[in-house]
Amino acid sequence: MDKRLTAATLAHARPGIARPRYTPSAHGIGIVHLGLGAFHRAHQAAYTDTALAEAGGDWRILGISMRSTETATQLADQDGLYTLLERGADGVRPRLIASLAAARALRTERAAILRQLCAPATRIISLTVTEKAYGISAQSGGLDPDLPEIAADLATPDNPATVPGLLVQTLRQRRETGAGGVTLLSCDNLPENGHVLRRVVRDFAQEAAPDLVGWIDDHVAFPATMVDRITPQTTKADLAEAQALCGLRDAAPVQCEPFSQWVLEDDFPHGRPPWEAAGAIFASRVIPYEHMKLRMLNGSHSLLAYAGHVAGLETVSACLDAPPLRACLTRHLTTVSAGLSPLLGLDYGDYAQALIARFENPSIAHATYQISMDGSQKMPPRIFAPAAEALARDTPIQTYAFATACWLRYLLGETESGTGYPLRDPKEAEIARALSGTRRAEDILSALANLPGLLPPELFAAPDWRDAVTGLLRSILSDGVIRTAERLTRP
Ligand code: CS2
Repeated sequence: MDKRLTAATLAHARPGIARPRYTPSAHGIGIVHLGLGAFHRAHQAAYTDTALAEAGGDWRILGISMRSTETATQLADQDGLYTLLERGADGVRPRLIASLAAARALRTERAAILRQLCAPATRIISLTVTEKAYGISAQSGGLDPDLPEIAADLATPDNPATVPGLLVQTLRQRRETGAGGVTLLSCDNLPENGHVLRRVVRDFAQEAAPDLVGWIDDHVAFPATMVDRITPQTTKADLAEAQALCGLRDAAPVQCEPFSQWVLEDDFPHGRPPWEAAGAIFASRVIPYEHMKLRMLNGSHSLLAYAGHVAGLETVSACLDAPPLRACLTRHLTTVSAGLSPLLGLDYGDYAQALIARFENPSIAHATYQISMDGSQKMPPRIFAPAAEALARDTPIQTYAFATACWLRYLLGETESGTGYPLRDPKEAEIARALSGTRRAEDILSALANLPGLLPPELFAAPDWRDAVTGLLRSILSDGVIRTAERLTRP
């Protein structure tokens, strides 16, 4: 029987398997990462692994699971080691990653986590916690103090469960102990993620510890980043494949595509690993990259995910095999790119072609249902923002209206063949309540328009937009997603 992957067995991995080109234990922890999901391990941890091999330094990572304990336990049992399965059209390339020095769960190891968050050696606290964890108010763009978890943390700021609460507690202790400033690095798919993080952290501090705000302004950096790598959920088959390839049992492998991109604002006053050694790009303005990626890649993902899931297509590549959806994707990419400001050295047409090839990758089964989750958080930057701009410029809005109509159809919680599913959205309960028994397009829009912070009021008050969405939703409800897509893209 194969041994478990650990620091002691690493040397027994099959010859020819890519493995760390450095001695992991020789490097201390310099980064604490919140959100130990697959994406972090496919992206930032892999860049850090390469940077450690190229330039060394005390830049290993302590990974924190914010909610569950399972992943942290699995990784702790493996000394933080795991297999990254890079799946290209031509096969899979396994790589053993050692940049994660340890893994802990907030629920069970709070004291040890706080110690590392507040250690002077920790110079970066990075995050992949998903959009909803920032506690943003759709109305103000700042922290929403009325969200139950945020309100609970504000009431007991010494025992926080939310991201803003934990960060403010950390910063307070760092100031008190003289541990010094730190860089807070959001790696979530939010436009201007650095600004958003700064805003919610400052807003939380303003309520919980107002005298900390000035210290934050002087000692904490919030660089913006654009992160990209398609990372489907780990499956049982990945576990078996990782073991077959490496000859070691791994309870926590990660699968991803070969492509990856990371663009960062170079604002790290407390130091950083030389991630450029792994291909990261440091740019003075990250926003244009964020817009390109969020609107072209993520926006297309959401469009395909809602259309596909409702129509019974389980993966992104299956959606591309359906000609009407492929046509919708092409049109979406063309429309979106026409609305972007030019980005030096980048051709949006080439980017779109490359995206289509990535979505088609036959080795990757990226579930439409995985991408569908948290739509209330994902739709605003991906679809509503470019839609509002298109409306203001009097340029075509149909593709955004179609994506929106597909999402609204998804919110009914039942596929076209009658299979029910949980919406998996932080607003799931209120959406389900509002839509109970409602099946007419007009009624669906009116019911959801009454929910605070779900549909941007200005956009949905515009008659052209409302008519377009209502018309497409009506068509989807009577003829189905695919027939509607067909009609929409017919030359
Ligand atoms: C996807 C992203 O699940 C989703 O919402 O659109 O996770 C996407 O795969 C990544 O952002 C790719 O970098």
